[in-house]
Amino acid sequence: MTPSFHERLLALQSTQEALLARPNSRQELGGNGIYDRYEFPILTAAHVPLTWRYDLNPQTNPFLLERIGMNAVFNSGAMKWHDKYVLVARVEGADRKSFFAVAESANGIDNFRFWEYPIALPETDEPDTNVYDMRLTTHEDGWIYGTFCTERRDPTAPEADQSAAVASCGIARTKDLVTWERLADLKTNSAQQRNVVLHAEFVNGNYAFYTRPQDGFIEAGSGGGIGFGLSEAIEHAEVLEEVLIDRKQYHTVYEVKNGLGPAPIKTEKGWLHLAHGVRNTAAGLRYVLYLFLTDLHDLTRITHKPGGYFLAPEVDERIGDVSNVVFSNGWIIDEDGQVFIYYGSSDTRMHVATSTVEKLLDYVQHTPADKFTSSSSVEAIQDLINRNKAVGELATVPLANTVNKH
Ligand code: M1P
Repeated sequence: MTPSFHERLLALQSTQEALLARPNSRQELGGNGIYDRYEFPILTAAHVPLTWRYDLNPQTNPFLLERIGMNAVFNSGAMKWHDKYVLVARVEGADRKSFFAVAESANGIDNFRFWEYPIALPETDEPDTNVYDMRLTTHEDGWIYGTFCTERRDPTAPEADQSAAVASCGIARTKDLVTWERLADLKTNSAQQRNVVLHAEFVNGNYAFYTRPQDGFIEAGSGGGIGFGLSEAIEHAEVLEEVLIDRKQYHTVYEVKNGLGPAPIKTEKGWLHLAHGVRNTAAGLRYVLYLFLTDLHDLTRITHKPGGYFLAPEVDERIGDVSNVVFSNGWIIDEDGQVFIYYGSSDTRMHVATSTVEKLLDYVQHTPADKFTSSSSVEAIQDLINRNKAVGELATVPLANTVNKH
């Protein structure tokens, strides 16, 4: 028998409530000690409120059909707001349009719930076709800024080409995460800009932006690396000169392209950055996360950069609308040094991993750098084995799980 409107509504509500209230526990086994992963994704399309998707009036929707489908929730900006862990999520509807919506949690790892309405983002004179991947920056000027990608159809593309797009950095600001003021898009000398992040402090009295200059269309391989530039104003921000601070490099995890994640964390050792790197594989592009540290005073100078990736897609994270992708544009640092790293997997769902500033600094400073050849990677391993032998000789830890051939 077909369930009645009310039976169906009850079932929808109780299923969603069970999902929203589900506790998320830290994965106890395995791991690399640098961070902890958690059992469940923290936000998915199924977390999107029923009131955004269903007409709940039995007169106008007697079958209780979903009217506005949701496809994915991923790549979220993050910040602490009134003691809550808050994400500005990229929600993508079944119509492929992304928009932003705030979800909050009391502990940062589970029970994320969306606010009543998605963000109504004002537009510039040139309407956005699609907006996504907001980075939040609490700037020392007193505003909370969101920098995000705004995409519009390439006006020079022939009619037959309905996929060529131009990507720019949109900028909006708010004091309450509800009402947003839209500023002019960032102007740079690059034809395309994505993954732009506003630095939280003034630099010589200027606003400072991390950029990802691109020429041509949004195609893999066209970016030069992570750039940096200054703008005198924020209302009509313009970066006249971009310096590349972290270049793409052959045979690394960021050989095809890279882009900064969230705004960097200020630590006593320097500015800690989280970025994504993209390489090509026979199965398509693979997106992973990596960390690096820049000088506290010279923001363009990388002082430490571990080789390889920090976090790569695993198990279920590997599968989704765009598989083999992890992407992060949000992290939260608590006063006690706990770090919540929010990442999207395969352009489908959101996860959290936790660590501490102390551990991340240890990782960044003491992981061997990539020296770009197999033989130098072997040298780094040999060096570690030799140092471990010395530890073994001091007999502090049992190390006999290898066969001695030397
Ligand atoms: O599909 C993977 C990612 O692709 C883009 O990132 P980038 O510009 O660095 O290639 C973005 O669309 C991002 O949202 C997406 O996760």
